[in-house]
Amino acid sequence: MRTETGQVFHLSDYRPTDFAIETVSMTFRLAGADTEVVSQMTLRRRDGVPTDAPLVLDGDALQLVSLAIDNETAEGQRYEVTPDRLTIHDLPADGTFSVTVTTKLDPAANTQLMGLYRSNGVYCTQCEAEGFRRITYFLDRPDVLAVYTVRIEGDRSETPLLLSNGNPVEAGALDGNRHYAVWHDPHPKPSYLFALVAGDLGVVDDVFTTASGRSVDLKIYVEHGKEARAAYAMDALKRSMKWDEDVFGLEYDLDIFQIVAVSDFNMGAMENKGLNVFNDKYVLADPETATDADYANIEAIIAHEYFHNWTGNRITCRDWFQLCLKEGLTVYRDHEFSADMRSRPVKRIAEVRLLKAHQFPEDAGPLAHPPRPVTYSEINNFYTATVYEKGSEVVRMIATILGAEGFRKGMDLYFERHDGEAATIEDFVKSFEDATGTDLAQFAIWYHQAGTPTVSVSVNYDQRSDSLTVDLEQSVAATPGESAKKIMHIPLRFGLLLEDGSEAEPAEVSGARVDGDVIHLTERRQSVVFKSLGGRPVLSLNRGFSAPINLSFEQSSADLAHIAKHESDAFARWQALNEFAMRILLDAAKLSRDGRTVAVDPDLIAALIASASDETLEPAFRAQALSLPSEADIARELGSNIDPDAIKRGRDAVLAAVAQALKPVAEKLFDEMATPGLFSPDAISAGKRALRAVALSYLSIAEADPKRALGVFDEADNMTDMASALQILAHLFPGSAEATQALAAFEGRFGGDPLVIDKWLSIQAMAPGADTLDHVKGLMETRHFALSNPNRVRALIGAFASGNPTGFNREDGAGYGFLADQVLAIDARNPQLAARLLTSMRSWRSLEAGRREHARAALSRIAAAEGLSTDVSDIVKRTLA
Ligand code: B3K
Ligand code: ZN
Repeated sequence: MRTETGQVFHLSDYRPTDFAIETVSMTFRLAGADTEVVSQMTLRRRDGVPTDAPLVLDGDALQLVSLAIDNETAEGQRYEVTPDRLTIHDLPADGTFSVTVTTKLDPAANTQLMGLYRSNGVYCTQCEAEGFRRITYFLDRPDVLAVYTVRIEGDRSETPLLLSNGNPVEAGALDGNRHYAVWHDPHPKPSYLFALVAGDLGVVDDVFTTASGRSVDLKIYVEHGKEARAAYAMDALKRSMKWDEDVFGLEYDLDIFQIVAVSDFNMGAMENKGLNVFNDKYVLADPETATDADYANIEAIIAHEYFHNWTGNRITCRDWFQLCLKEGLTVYRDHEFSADMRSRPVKRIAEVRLLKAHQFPEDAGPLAHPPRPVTYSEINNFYTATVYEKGSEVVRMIATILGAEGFRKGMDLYFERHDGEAATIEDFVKSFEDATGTDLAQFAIWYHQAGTPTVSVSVNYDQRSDSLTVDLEQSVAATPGESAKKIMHIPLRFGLLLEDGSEAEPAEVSGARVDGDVIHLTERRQSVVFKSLGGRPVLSLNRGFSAPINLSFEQSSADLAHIAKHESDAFARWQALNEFAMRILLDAAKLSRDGRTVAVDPDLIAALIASASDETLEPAFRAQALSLPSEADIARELGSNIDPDAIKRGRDAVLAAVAQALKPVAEKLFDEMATPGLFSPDAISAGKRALRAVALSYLSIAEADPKRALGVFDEADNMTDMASALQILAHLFPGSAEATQALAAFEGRFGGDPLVIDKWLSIQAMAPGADTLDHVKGLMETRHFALSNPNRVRALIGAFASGNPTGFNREDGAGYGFLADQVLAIDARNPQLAARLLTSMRSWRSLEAGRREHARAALSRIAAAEGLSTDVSDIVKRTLA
């Protein structure tokens, strides 16, 4: 493990390497703890570099076996080696030479899951961001692009499959029941995209014919016996390939595309060139074991990794500060793909819920950073919601500003200019500027400034002149290291709804620039005046969440209800309803904190009933409309002095009132939304299941009886219905005979399937209340849990810490103490996983005083521990700062 050294990296220090690596020829002799890697690189000294410049290669916990320069063993005085670095002097004067490095590895002992490791016996690699240096000494940074040829030798029985990037070129037998395979990847790539997989796996095969008529072999490798569960992933892959051709004109570029599912993986998946490695959670699905949410995630992640082939692999990042160049853009692409495959407004609602739940708190807390940061001490801690989700929102705003055609022109120019290169955010923005003749200088501040902007709005309608004045003001609160904020270009989509629900078409618009339905806010304060409207309109602002901002707009409840009823943009209807509900929930939290009774505005109830029963709205949308903001959403909006118990009491009171009022509608939906017959994971059927589950939840509250949910659980023929019923039982009726019975039945049926048992662990970990902590500790002792497997850790400890506001934030602070213990235990074996877990403490300062002090104590204990990894040390220091 790399322990904290205090080293900080700055974007301003960027300079190219002294040497380019042109080709890499590797041989892996896989042999358990005696695995050997021979890597021969051909290098070229770059122009202008002094001839005495040494070659300094990165390593991480490496053991050098031998070193040769131009095929001659290097003498000891010619180099210095430590586990972390290999420095070679006296290089050939002409500047072109080869270096051959031999290292020895023990993949099974690699518990960090970075570099070459074993998952259920399968050899696999993870190299992004800096894992390749755990395999061999190398210039392990994204701007060193080389052509790789990889030979893998392994035992025939243990590793019948030998895979690497690119196309297969040769395979054959070796002595002693061993064999080999050679792969060649013609596309120059950075080391973080290297991959190797060797093991005994089952395969699903297919073929895709590209737009230009080339045939590509598609293969998905999974554990033997699970092949049938990979069918949906394969279908999603083919749809992704087609979509990228149709929408962006991008074709796949090798003869084969392979996906391998492994069960020990630090994140979702990895886009290695031609050989994606996936967390099996995001490949395997069948109706019995996967929920609709699992299907949607699989579709999105398969697409995301595939789309990286152009945005990430063909055009990669110059340095890790540019991470959102590939991640934000690729998330935007996968969002658009899912929107095209499913319901666009429902997809947008899900995106905004996720953005607000993860990115907004990050931007408002101690870990805030711009999408394109300028400094880091551990790059693995920058695979954040800001880089990914806000990065995607920034790309979406470019599309809003330029329009579909301008956006596509900019993308085309970006590919034309930078294919085969390692690029920067500046290159990306410039492509759009040059393709469309637009100045995006002010807009680009979104990449460089942290914090969620607030736009304050007030409106004034003058009846005499039939004109509406909209006053807008933007501000961004200070974030760590950035006190003075710049004025941003904020594109706000809007609509003006007249009393009959139709849209006003003002004869005259003045003030801030307005293009079609977009107001461009580019100054601190700006006004827009709309004239000749035909009556007082209701302003619907930030349609489609066109800008990732907080809107401060004292709109009346009646106006919100009007938008919820009449907006032509379905997302805006949801947004208005959600805002209306949020106000009521915020009041309820305050009232219940003061021990007062909570009353619910009948207009909210009427608006919810209207949405629920509007059959012109798709079921998936109605399910979203009925799902009130979560306890975490309410906490985020409150912002300070948070008492999670009061929030829950207030929210429960609102839910109870809504449930009573909604009962007849819920009963009707419960019956109508049943999906009998063969299960289909399509979006329409999934929407019906989602709406039925929401109806079941309200009915269970109104009836104060677990029987209906147990009935659904017992009869369920798919995991979606089963898991939602189980959650209702465990969260609304904890300790009831029905809950106990269902939990036991679930365990009995799926005890042998860890991915399914993860759901069982999470549901229990998220059961509200102070008792859950002991229950989580108990579950850690069962055969279902393993601290070594990231999926298990996230399902149990992660779900508890970030998905259980009242359980984790127990008043006595025991939840924080528990998390500190787990973070320290996990850090010793898997720093990335530990650091990620610790980010669940990032909003600790917004807690009420008592909990805040307990949280501070737990964080301080972590900070004071000996031998912390750079990962955990970085997070804990910034969290406490
Ligand atoms: N690029 C990888 C993430 C790698 C994370 C390294 N700590 C997956 C993705 O975003 O597609
Ligand atoms: Zn990605």
